[in-house]
Amino acid sequence: MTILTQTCTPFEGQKPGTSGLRKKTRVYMQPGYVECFVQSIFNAIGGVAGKTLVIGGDGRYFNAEAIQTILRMASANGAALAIVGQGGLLSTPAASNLIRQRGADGGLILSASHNPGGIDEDFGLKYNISNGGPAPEAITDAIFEQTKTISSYKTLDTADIDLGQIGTVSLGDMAVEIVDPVEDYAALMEELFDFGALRALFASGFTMKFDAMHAVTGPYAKAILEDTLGAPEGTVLNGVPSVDFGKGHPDPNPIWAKPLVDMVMSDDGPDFAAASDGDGDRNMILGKGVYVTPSDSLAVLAANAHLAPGYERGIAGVARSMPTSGACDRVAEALAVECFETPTGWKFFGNLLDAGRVTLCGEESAGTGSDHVREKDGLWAVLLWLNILAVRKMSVKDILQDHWQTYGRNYYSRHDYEAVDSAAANGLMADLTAKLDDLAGQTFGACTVTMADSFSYHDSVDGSVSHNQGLRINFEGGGRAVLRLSGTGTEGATLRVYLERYEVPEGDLNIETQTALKDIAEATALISGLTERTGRTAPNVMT
Ligand code: G16
Repeated sequence: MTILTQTCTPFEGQKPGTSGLRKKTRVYMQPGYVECFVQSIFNAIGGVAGKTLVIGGDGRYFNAEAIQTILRMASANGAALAIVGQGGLLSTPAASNLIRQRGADGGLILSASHNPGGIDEDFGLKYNISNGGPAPEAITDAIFEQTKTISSYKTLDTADIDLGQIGTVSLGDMAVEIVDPVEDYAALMEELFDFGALRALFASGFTMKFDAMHAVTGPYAKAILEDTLGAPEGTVLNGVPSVDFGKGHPDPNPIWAKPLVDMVMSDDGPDFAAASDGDGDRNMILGKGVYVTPSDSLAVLAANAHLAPGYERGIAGVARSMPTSGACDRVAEALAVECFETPTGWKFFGNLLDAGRVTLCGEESAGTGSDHVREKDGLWAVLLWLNILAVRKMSVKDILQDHWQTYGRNYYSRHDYEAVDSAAANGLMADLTAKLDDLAGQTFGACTVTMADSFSYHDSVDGSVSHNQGLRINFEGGGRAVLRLSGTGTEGATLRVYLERYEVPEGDLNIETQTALKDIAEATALISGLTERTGRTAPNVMT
């Protein structure tokens, strides 16, 4: 086996976004594309000689080929050990857990998360650091710098290895340990949750459906829910991972998981339902007749986490991304714990988790997690909900009503305008930024602006500052709109408009969400010139 040093020329645009480098699959399939990006990662982190890396992905189209490329390169660059999920599969939270459990130096996760998979769809790759979390901005910036000047990469002159059998094999001087992707993760869940209570819950006739959306969580959910906790076979739907996610869009929201939503809204629907995304880090929570917004889910979990064994001592604090609703802030206030507002992107939670400042984190984009790993974790959120349901013996709907009657309700919705012309979207954001300072005091439709700014984050742990993390417009009465451009899309620009309004516990807690937010949506459209600039009269997706 020979180590080869191949010359290469940089590819344009290998700039990691909100979560790694996401591109069309065919872009990734260009000869040398994966190699240039992976060598740039290795260069940016001071090489991988003697290091241990965890490598795995969500099983989407090109996962298998890219893993072989990365393994050859890791070996040629001197890595000592690669820990790989059997078949190349690892959910993102399971990869984070393996990095931590095995004391690895880092990991490479192959996923474009909730984006569809296939040769004409999306692919992605990201680097996670030794705490198990996504690389912070200082590292992703260094990777991007490397991609601009990369001139050679190292690889091995050897055939693919078989990742189908558990065990250890050699690849050049590097050992490749192929592990069961589920085992360690399932053991961690058993430490955190009362599996006895969950078994009793299912034995009592409690009904649940979990939609794995043909993605990586299927084997995890089957092993834990059906095989371990005794949920009946068939509880897990679409549980076999496929390279194109059954030609679906593995994004657990009311649009893409509509069949599941329809099921829980019907008279004979299950007591509880949930879905997760392509790589298993997102979740959607539903109860009979009710959809729980991710922001509300985070707040309910924060208020009730102490009911699960892993959190019985209470939570140290809670963090949410800035566009996420303020529902969890009210819980933090009641619990007298710290609450942090970070930019969008799980990487911003890492320092707070490492410093022990927060125990739970969450985002409006269907992500919730805790200090058990350094990624958001879909199945973890489902199990915490189940643990709470088992202890409180109430329906999801009643828990939500009780929560709003205690803390009030943050009506909340995100409107996505997808594949907008990039120049139009950038122009909208630039012009809005320019007039932010003049907005306070002006009235648009039924709403008067009280404050408008561009969000900057000051990391209280490492002192770093991140600017331009979304435009905030606050209205009289406590309403709010946030506008930002997505950092995970692969086609044109995706404009996200986040709308929120608070209602006190004594107020009307059961208004239809879009009706409750209508005035704020209209004011935001007037302020930003949304319709004229994007040519859109309605969003593609409302969550
Ligand atoms: C990623 C990030 C999340 C972020 C989400 C949406 O999630 O890890 O922190 O909230 O993207 O980001 P954006 O609004 O920039 O598209 P995932 O599940 O796609 O990895």
